[in-house]
Amino acid sequence: MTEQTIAVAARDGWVEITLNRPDKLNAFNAAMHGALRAALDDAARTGARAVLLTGAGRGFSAGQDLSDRTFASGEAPDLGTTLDTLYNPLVRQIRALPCPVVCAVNGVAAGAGANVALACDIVLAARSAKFIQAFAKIGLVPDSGGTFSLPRLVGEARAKGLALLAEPLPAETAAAWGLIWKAIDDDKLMAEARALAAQLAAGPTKGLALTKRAIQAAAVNDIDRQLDLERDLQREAGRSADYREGVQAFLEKRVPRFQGR
Ligand code: T3D
Repeated sequence: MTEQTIAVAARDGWVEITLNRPDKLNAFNAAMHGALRAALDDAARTGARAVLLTGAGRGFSAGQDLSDRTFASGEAPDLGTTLDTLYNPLVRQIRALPCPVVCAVNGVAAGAGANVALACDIVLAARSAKFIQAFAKIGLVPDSGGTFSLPRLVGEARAKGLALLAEPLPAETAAAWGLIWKAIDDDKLMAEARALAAQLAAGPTKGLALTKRAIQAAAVNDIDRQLDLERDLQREAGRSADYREGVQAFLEKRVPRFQGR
C-alpha cells in the first residue's frame, strides 16, 4: 500500500496539512516533499485563505530522512541537487503563498524540519516542543533558509550558537527569543492553531498577502526601496473590496465581512 505521507483536511476557507510519517518523526522523503508541494499548490489554486501545517504523532519533523542517504555505492549524494529540487522550492512556495501559513509545531522540529517551520508566517509551538539545528551533528550546514531566517529572527550570536552547537531549544525559549510567535500548552496547541487559522481565513486575505510580501522584502531592502514597495502595495490594497468593506464597517460600527479580495 502507498504510504500517505501527508493528510489534508479542507476547513471553512482554509486547509490543514499534517505531515504524516510519525514512525520517522515525519522526516522528509521525496514522496512527502511531492505530496506537500502538491497540497500547497492546491491551496493556492483553490483560493484557500489560510494554511495550517502540523505533524502527526510526537514530532513535527526530524528533517531529511537519513535512511534515504546511504553511501553504499561509495559515492556521496549530491545534496546541492536535493536542496535545488526539494527543500528550496518548498521554502519558496511557503513564502510566496498568497495567504498566511500557520505552523503548529507539535513536537521536535530538527534540521530542515525546524527551518521549514520557521519559513511559515506564524509559528506556534507546544511547550514540550524543541527546535534543533541538527545539521552540525552530521557535518552539514543549516539549510531550508535557516542561515537566512535565524540571524534575522534571533541575531547573529544566538544564530551561531544554535547552528554550531545543535542543542535543542525549548519552545518557551524560542518564543522568548523571538524565533517563534508563541509557546502553548500541549493540550491546547491544535485548538489554538485552528482558531488562529480560522481567524486569518476570515480576514482581508489580499491585504494580508501583501503584508506578508512587504515584511519578507524588508529583509533585503534598504529603507528607500521598502518605502517605495509599501507605496505600491498600499495602492494595490487600497483597490481591494476588503479595504472598502473595512472602512464601511468601521463607519457603520459593525464587524467587517471580508471576502478575501
Ligand atoms: O540530505 C539532504 O537532502 C540535504 C538536506 C538535509 C536537511 C536535513 O534536515 S539534515 C538533518 C537531518 N536530521 C537530523 O539529523 C535529525 C535526526 N534525528 C534526531 O536527531 C533525533 O531523532 C531527534 C533529536 C529529532 C529526536 O530524538 P528522539 O530521541 O526523540 O527520537 P529518536 O528515537 O531518535 O527517533 C524516533 C524514530 O524516528 C527512530 O526510529 P526507530 O528507531 O524508532 O525505528 C529514528 O531513527 C527515526 N528518525 C528520527 N529522525 C530521523 C529518523 N529517521 C530517519 N531520518 C531522520 N532524520
